[in-house]
Amino acid sequence: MSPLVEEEAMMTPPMVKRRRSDIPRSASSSKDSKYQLRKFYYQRYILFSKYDEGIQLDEESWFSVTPENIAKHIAYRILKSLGDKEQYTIVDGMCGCGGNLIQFARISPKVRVIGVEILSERIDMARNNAKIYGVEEQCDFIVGDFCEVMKNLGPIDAVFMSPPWGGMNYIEHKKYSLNMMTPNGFDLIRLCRKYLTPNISMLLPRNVDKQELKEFIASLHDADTSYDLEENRVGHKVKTITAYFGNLQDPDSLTDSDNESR
Ligand code: MGP
Repeated sequence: MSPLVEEEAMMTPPMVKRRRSDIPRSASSSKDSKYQLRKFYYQRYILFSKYDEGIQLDEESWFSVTPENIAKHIAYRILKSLGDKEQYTIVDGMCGCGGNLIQFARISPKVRVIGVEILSERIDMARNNAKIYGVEEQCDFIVGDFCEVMKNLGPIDAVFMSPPWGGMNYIEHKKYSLNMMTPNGFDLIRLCRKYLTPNISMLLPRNVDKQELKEFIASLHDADTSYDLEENRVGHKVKTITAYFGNLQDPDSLTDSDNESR
């Protein structure tokens, strides 16, 4: 099967009819935006394999939720790098509608996930979606600005962040700077290290400026400034890059390495 046919097959399970009314409506009237959202709708089973069971997303979630196979891989990798423990507490700092949070909880019943999100409507969606995957009991939700919430979270094992990249046009930049994120990506890393843990993972665009990130990490002036970067794919296509810091980095991979997500 060619990669494209394979990808199409993953998107359209048998017996499910597409209904025009299911296609998300864009809050903006731009044709581009409508086209883009349609693209994500056609990828709905890649985003959530249980989409038909009542998964809820708003406009921003459609284009920023992590595809399920990538979210599952990140969860697996983070848990593995934390070693054997009785219980794990993982914070998803910008949990949105719950794509990553759900996979953290699914990876082991020993995982407790704290999902932080600034919009309460999105927390409702994340709770609904976690319920569909049968993991809502493992999830706690906090509505608030993560930069503030993190100051009072207490001990945790790892933090994951999938911040907004400034909309769907992020790819038009030849090199994407973490300064383009809101909140600023470099500030997020600094704050997490200060208030939470050095065990940080962050979802980045595939056009991220790797040199800038390397220089930023080197400037942090402490012993633990190594990290690794991993390309994440759906089929053969690179969709995102995940950065792992602190104990989350793979001891077998060198800084700046590119490992394929499975
Ligand atoms: P994409 O821009 O649709 O690339 O985003 P794709 O699918 O390669 O499209 P094409 O038209 O270039 O072929 C790919 C993935 O990046 C999305 O499915 C999301 O998981 C993630 N992503 C995209 N955006 C705009 C964001 C964002 O703002 N924040 C986060 N955290 N993830 C995003």
